[in-house]
Amino acid sequence: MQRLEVLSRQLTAACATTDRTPLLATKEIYDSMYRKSIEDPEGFWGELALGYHWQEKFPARGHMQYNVDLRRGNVDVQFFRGGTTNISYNALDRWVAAGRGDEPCILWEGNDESERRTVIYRQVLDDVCRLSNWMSSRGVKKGDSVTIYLPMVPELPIAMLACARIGAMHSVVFAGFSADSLAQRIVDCKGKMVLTASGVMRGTKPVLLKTIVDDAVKLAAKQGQPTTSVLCLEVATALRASVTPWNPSIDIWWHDAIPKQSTVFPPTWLDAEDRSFLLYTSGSTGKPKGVVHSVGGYMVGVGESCRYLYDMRPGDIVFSTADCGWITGHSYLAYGPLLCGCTIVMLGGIPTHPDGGRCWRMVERYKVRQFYTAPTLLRSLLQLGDAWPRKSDLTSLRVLASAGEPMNEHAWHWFHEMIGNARCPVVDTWWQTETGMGMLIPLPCPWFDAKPGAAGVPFFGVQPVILDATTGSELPATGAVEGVLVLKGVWPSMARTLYGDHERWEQVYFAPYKGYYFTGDGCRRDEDGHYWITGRVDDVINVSGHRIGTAEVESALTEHADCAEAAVIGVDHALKGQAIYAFVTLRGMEHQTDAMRKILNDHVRKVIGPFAVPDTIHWAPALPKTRSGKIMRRVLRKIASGQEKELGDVSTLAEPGVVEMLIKLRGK
Ligand code: 6R9
Repeated sequence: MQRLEVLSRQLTAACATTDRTPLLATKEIYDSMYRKSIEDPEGFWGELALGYHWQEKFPARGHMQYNVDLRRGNVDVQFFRGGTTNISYNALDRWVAAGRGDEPCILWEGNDESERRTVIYRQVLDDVCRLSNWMSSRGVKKGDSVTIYLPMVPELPIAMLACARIGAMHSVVFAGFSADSLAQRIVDCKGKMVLTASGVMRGTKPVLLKTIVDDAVKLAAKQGQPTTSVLCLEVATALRASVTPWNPSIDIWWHDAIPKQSTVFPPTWLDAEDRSFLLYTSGSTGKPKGVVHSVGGYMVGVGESCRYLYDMRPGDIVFSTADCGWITGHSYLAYGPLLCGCTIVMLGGIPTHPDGGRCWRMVERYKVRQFYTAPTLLRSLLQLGDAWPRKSDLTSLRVLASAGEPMNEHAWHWFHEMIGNARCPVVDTWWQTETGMGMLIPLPCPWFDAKPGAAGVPFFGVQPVILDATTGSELPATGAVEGVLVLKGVWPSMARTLYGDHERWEQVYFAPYKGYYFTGDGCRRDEDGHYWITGRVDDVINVSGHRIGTAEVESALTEHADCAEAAVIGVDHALKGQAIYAFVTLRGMEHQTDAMRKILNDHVRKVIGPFAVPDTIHWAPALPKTRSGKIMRRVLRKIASGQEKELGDVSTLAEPGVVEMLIKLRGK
């Protein structure tokens, strides 16, 4: 493997920076590296890890140990044992030491397109050290939790890296969560410090974050978790008409505290298996699950996945529309690109504000090479029309990436043809907060025959297994099969536990199918060995004995030219068990007629079969979504069944007005 790795690095170096050979230039290189990653994971990852700085090297053998089979004892995963490192050192100091300190590290634009900042690598390192010094002067030390509730400003990745430098675990809470949810997360991680901002503009709406933090801090204190420091960044635009509430005993302005700190803060050398951060999973019911990642394994898994899956190399310009409040923002906006020495492009507002051309103008302005987004944003961008991307020069693009939900064929083609001009691979990556890195991927290599809507093939170290949903037995390893997706073995960036609840970690992920990691997703593999995610297994609909993935019906609907977006749920049905209920957003509201219902039904009948035809099509000028863009199916189920009084927690809804509108349209 080492020779192949060297060979692929040489190939890379030999190529011009604009059109270069991908690391996995041939199928043979991928096959051979993949094989080695399964047969000898310790040797394989050990070699790749040498591309990072280790203050103390881990031994070539004996650094890896694991058990994921509850029948043999507790779940425990360890990589690079004996090694010490620091992610912030690998993301920043390494590049500054290599003479790249003056290169841009973060290119930021605010909600208002004229608000722009360029922060070079050296500056980011200085700011990280200043913040580490301040946090440490306030008592934050290795192993402590720090809550970050910041909008998408450069200070957000800076805050993450400052925690990483100290060895404190950051818990980034998406700055769209309510005070209740924030308090719940502060209490769960036992954090004493919150890093926040006065507010943020979202489109035309100011959101006063500090007020939300104040409420959360009060709630957390009532629940026995006092906050001792709130560091607040002043964001002037959000403050025009209001004064930031202030509690002098714990609040401190960023601009008062941080600039005067020293720019030297030696990284804490952490054991590879120390905790790097925790991140609460989105949309989970009940007590939030604080997914905990490691230092060494997360760093190597994420860094290497950026190189191999998205072809990121030093100097590349990477634009991700993800928010750091979610795992995609952690792995593929902040940590991964910086571990690869790239420049990150950050957008601090809504990607469709002020119009559908915003993202494309940014691609042109910064000569973006890798563009990373989610299907939901793609669908809204395509709904806004082709004229917008046509206005911008998108020729710098080389890799189009997406994650988070299944991508329907229509969106895939639009992405591939309209945005990538049919030259850029569409890397529709399947992964999860818990997996840390991309797991199933259409490889961004000319030899790889990507299929629209498929999540591709396994990345190194990933052993997908499809189980029969009812018996739990393994389905054949080759040929077309469909069932529940589980993963065998381990990979470096897999989460290590749930904060404060290792038993829950074991029960949720390793108890359902002994010996495997349970993904919660349904999946099919086709004859060519490509994996297709069919949706969460809890989102599967069973209609008259036919098991139908909601994603399948959605994809069929959105394939129709008039349909912009669809969300399908199952509703109880006396005869069939469940009936298919589809919320549909059309490209033009004037088409919301029964004739159009028939056209769409006929289309689904044609694409999947008569059993998949929705019983109900409910017109939805918009769908209820979380700020991370996930459709809130729980809310849709309540609306469909007329139980709107029992909507539950809707604090994560991006636009609360959508619910009212959908209720009015029921039966219309
Ligand atoms: C990265 C992220 C994880 C769940 C996952 C699955 C869905 C993610 C997908 C996808 C189809 C893809 N998912 N990527 N479904 N195709 N390419 O989104 O993490 O927020 O933890 O969500 O998202 O259902 O289980 P997370």
